Amino acid sequence: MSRLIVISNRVSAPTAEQPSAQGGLAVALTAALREADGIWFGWSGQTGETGDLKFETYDGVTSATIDLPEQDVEEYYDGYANRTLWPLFHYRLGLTEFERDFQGGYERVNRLFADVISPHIEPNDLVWVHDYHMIPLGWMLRQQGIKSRLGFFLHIPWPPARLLIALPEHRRLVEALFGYDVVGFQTQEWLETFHDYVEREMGGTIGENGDVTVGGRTIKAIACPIGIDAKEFIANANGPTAQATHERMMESVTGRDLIVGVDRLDYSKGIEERFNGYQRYLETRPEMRTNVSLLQIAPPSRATVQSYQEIRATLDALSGRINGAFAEIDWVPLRYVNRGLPRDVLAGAYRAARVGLVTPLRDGMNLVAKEFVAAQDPEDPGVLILSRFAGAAEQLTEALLINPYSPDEMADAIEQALAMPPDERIARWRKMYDNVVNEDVIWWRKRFTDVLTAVEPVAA
Ligand code: ADQ
Repeated sequence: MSRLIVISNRVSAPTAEQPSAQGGLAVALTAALREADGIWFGWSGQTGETGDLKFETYDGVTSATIDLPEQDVEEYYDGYANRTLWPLFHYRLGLTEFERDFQGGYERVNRLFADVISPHIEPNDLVWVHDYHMIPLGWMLRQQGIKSRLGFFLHIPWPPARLLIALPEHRRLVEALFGYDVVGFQTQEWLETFHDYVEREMGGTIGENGDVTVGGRTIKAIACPIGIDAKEFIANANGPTAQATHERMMESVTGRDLIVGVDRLDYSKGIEERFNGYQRYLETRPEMRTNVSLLQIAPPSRATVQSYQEIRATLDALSGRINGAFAEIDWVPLRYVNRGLPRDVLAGAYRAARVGLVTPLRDGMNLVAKEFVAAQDPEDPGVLILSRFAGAAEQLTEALLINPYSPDEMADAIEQALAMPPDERIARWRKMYDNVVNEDVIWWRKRFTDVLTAVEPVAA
């Protein structure tokens, strides 16, 4: 068996300081790393003089992290990753900042990673690089003479060619992807937009079995949707904390139907549009008004970036306005919580909800949609309202799929969800549940690494 090397911006393997790995990705990769005696490389999250990699082995998994100087964090992480690529890849050209310094920092940090990691890579290793922070890394590892199999997975959408060309160095960025052997996208749609760029801008060709060829170099490009750790999540949803949360929530809504939204506070998640849709529901169905309650959980993220400060201020104001306009002395329409919650509490909140409202304007996948499905009571499941612009909509076709930009469509879907008879709820939920359980995060990891294992390493 080949050893697995994982490289991503941050490492979420368990350590002595943080012994419980958080989230599906951490769980899936940690298990694989443990089996394959692998290493997970990334930024420590600390700023300071860049020194050597710090290795730590905890519970059979080795992580190796490095500090980054403040300027690198500003230009590479806050800058190119979060102020250039993130908005552009989520179709938000108006929020995208184009600064040559950002791009310089991005290349510098990727080169640093290539320099410090390449001595630790052995020829037979499977190297799996994650996400938009690290697109050029494969190419840079090749320049260091690395001939091992290199895979890359993009967790966010791939933008249409006509948008991507707004990035001054778009060609250079995409060419760097050809340093990998396998490139994975969340959905068929993002794979097709990638194909389109390759044909249109690079004169490349798309062949059989995912082969993509440009100027004599052929790589595999695949759609490989990420899943959740369904087993763990179902166990969570049935555990004592989830049950206690469920009860506490049911008491708090006193017989009303609960609608729940859970997101990192990010403009791509469509929380503002969700609030507008909910407001439209309240305005247009006055007789139904006090029968519902929306709980929105949204822990702040990337707070140093201005567009995130702005969306936060917008949501603070909007939630205040909605409550000011509609609340009664014994009822508030919206509870808005800016905090992260433990996963078992989250599971209880999903299960208590009659409706899950997942309305990103664009999302690579969206795991909250899958967690909501996994957490439901099989005999009395809630209804998922899902944006058709989330990657998850390719798999969760039995959700009520909506256009999140339309407050009317959202209000209609809320009405339909709240009135849905139990047999329809169960039938829709069952199909989604089967998908969430069958195509879970272990399935995803295996599918990607199987494709990567099957490629011929670059000739020595
Ligand atoms: P994210 O944009 O972070 O991930 P998402 O897939 O929804 O989005 O995952 C968020 C995770 O954070 C979920 O597991 C959720 O439970 C958790 N979370 C959110 N709010 C929380 C809260 N208040 N408390 C605790 N946990 C909370 C990126 C891409 C996605 C893609 C994933 C994985 O943007 O499209 O699905 O990577 O590939």
